Amino acid sequence: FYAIYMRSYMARRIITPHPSPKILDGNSTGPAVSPHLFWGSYRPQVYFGMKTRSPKSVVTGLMWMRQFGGMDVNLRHTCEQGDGLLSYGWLMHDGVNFGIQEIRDTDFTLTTEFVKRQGGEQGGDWTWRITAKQQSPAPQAPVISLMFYVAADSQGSLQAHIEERNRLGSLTGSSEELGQFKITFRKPSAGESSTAKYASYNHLKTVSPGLEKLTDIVKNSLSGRFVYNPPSGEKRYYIAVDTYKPLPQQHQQQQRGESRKESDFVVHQVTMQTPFQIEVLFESASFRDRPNQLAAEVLTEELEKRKYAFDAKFEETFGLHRKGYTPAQIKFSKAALSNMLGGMGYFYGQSAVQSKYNEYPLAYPEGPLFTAVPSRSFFPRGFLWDEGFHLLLISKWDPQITRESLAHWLDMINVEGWIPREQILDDEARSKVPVEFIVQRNENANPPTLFLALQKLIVGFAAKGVAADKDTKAFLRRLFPRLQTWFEWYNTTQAGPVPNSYRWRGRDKDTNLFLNPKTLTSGLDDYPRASHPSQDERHVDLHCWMALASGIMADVAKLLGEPHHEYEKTHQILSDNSVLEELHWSEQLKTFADYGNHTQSVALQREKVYVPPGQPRHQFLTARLVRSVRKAPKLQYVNSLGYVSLFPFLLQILQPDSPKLEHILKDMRDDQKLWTQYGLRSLSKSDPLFMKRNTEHDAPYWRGPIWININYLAVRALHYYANTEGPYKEKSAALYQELRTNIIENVYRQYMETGYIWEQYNDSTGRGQGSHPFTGWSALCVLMMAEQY
Ligand code: 6A9
Repeated sequence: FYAIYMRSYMARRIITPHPSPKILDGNSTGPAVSPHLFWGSYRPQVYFGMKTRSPKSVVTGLMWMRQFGGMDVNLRHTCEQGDGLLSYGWLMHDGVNFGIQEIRDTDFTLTTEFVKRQGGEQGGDWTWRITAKQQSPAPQAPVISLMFYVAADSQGSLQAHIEERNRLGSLTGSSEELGQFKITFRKPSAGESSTAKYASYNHLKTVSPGLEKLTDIVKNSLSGRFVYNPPSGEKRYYIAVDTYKPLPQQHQQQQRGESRKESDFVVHQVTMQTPFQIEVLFESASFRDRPNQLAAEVLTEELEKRKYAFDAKFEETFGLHRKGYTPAQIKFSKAALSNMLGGMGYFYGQSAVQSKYNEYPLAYPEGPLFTAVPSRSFFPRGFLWDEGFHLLLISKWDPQITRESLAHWLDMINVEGWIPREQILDDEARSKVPVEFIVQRNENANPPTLFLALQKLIVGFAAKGVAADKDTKAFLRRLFPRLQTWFEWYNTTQAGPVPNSYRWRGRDKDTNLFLNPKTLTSGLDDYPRASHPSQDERHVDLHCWMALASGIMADVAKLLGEPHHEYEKTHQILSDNSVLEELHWSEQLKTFADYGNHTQSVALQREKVYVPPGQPRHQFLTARLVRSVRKAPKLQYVNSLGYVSLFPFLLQILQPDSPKLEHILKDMRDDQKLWTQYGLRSLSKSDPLFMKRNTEHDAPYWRGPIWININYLAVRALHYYANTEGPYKEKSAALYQELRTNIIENVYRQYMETGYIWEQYNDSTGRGQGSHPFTGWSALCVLMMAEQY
């Protein structure tokens, strides 16, 4: 009995929330406490959409398509790389009140703007303005359909109001959080001049079983039976939303009586030729003393005011004009910041999680997450270590948003002190992720970069020994019990084989199938580690993360007047350079390194193997690449030179007078090793695994390409060593200038050439590659331009 009891107790621990009071009160994101942040562009996964910071928000969004463009229906809605847009992204976004986005589709450009206005008790009003222009003069200006939609998500209701003939002029609705509201679809005009514009109207009023189904529902309702008949011009059939046919799957579910609760979904389609401008107004019924409508000239004026304020705050914060950057470079920098802010999402739901005590994945407690995302197209959701980097930039712009993100992430912690690394919380998110990535395991860490963000919050106080302001203190006080458990979780579950060493858990198990088993948890996925994962391994990057984390824990504890000696002791030991050298310096390789059961003599070979059922690409006998080990592994330092080797420098654990710095700076500057004209490559060009595939399906990722987050840390560290007395001061200062310039110029050049900021950059050409837009940590360029570290 005891065994069974223990087992079920252990099995439940993973889904047991942390016992300390939540940092965020239940209603802290609601319209009463945070009205100014209630509505926002918190749906980064769609090209344009808004929702409120509430669990089951009514959402608004935009889909569009070009008419008469041939047989394909190019319906745009969720951000998809496959759409091949020339570019899209926020040019300005202040994170709170307004945003301006430019979307360049095949031969036309849409500008999507929103402005909010506070009033009443339900988060106030907002207005959208969409402006369309053709990109270059052509005899026939494109005809485009905009589809504005409003969808309830299991609560709330919507009523459509049809005006003259078929035009849906407005919609009224109500929901728990929004109370009563009205959405008005104004008639399009030909542009600022506001002359009337010929347009065809269609609408769809139906229900949807879930937000991830909206695109399919619209697609399924499209019909080509409508006639576009402008006063001057030919009469043509066009495609529009028509009556709704339930999706086949949904229909079956309905027949089996197992459908989810269906919610109202209304689409208003306007079809017209460019150029045009059209506005949509959201008005909250509780906003009673509204002075005028936020439309037309009033809207223009409001937008101008917001833009002006944004520009002023941007210059005040980052000083790029003062530093002599060109208007084009400043525009790029504003876009990078704006995409970070405009990419913030509010997600609500539960992860699928598993521990070794659970036979099957369990549902984690439901909860909200307010976070920035790495990439709106490819991974529009929260990633733990990405967020620490995001917050470095966000904290310069808006400390409150920074605190809110931190609070949401730390409220996700369970009783064990674990935070799931990748936050895939709702059906909309799950619909974008391959099944094998969905389940999060509680042995698995991810670098505790949130400490980098915390450092920003306390840096002034800790360094100067002055008391923190009341708000910061109160905030830290609520964070503290969670931070303690979080730190303890790393310190115990990721402990290494010898004292003061650490080891990432969760490396790839099936070692035969990979050239080098991956370590996704470290954030550096396929960066080469010991060839044969074992318990004898120790990882130098994790050691340095723990040195950083323990130092911040000591500072926070001190600020709060809590016991801090244990943290301080840990910090001292972990940052003691002789301890670090003993564990991780390879005298033979002249570099810091991981240690483990390792051999360099491995290669992938084509062999016939049996792949059992249930595994990817199951076949009885199939030729595939299998690892062959030519020389037996033994316990030794891992001979890779790259980002991992740099960590004692990157996180500034090395003393400024450490002779090891000389080797590090030399390796960095060596173009046969890490140096490129575009930034530091992730793995030395001379490394045996440089740019090697891990399996036939797995291209090199952290084995050569240039990543901006680590380059940011390198530039920051150079700045530190350049400004601290020591024998390497001058050398650091020179490298600092060079590296910083290389990175900024390349990311900027790629942006101008391709329209995007990218996930990583090619080490031999500088070209952007991987997912895009990627305005997560690649946006740290802004801080490098501003020289704020
Ligand atoms: C793939 C494919 C539509 C990988 O930026 C997020 C993470 C980083 O934390 C990590 O360090 N990226 C880096 O190595 C992207 C991870 C994407 C995984 C999910 C799903 C979706 O297909």
